[in-house]
Amino acid sequence: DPSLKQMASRMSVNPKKMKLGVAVVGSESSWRAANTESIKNAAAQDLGIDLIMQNAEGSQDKQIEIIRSFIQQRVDVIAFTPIVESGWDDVLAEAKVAGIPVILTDRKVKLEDDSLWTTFIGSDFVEEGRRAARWLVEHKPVSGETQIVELQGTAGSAPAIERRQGFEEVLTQNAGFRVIASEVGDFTTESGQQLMSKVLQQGAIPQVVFAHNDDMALGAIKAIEQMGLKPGKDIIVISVDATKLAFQAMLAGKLNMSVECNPLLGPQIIKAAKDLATGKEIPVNIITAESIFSQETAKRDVTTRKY
Ligand code: GZL
Repeated sequence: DPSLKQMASRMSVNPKKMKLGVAVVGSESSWRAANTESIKNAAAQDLGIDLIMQNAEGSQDKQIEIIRSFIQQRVDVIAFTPIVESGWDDVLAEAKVAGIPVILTDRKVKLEDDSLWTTFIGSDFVEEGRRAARWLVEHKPVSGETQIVELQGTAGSAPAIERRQGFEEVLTQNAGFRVIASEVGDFTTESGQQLMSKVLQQGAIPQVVFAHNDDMALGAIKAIEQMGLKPGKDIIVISVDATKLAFQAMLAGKLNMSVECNPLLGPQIIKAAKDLATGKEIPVNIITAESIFSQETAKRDVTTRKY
């Protein structure tokens, strides 16, 4: 593969440090902060890595600009979390022409030509959505029809698209569940609170809220309390990420369950980048192991959490 040969020759110029360009998607959630920290820490512990990290702050245009700057700087490997699935064909084709392999971290892309990226390191979001629905089926709060409000993450992002897909797939296999409203948020606490207030003020009191991440769930919890209702009791609240904030909400009885989405991808990203730079073959998909956490186990598990 010519790109590997070009990279190997570049390495001969400066065999010590391997330049890794990381285009961070943004800072919208506590999950994101833990993910960024994990990459920084893993790179700092490896003397062979020269990390160049830039934050796109939620803008796809900015993220494309950052990747173009990495190509101009002739980094050895590019790793990034595509904020949304589409719109990457041109810039990733430029990276391929420059002989720079691309690692997708956390979120996937939809491309005409899948040879434009080398490996994906992250979670199975569809399975995360299925796990949320399976927990709900096992803990059905009412015997009649269970009405659900869904708070979606960033429109067009893989986690939002795939968590919704997995959630609906399991619900359609079980009678007695109906999503009465599915609102598009952006993984922030503010969007969760605004959307939940809007739904409640329209007079629709669901039995369950399914938020695509903990930050939106925490916002929904605030909105539920503002309506004089008890989150976790009057309205079951479930989400994804299982961050420290979610554990605190579960210990307070306001959140019922959170599906883990592991942000600590740093070590796997650094290892994959170094393997790529030395021409080693690496798996196309590196999926992180995850589980779910509920109020019943939150007290026991909170002590072992790292984010
Ligand atoms: C999922 C990640 C999502 C988190 C959100 O892996 O992309 O983005 O679930 C974050 O908290 O904003």
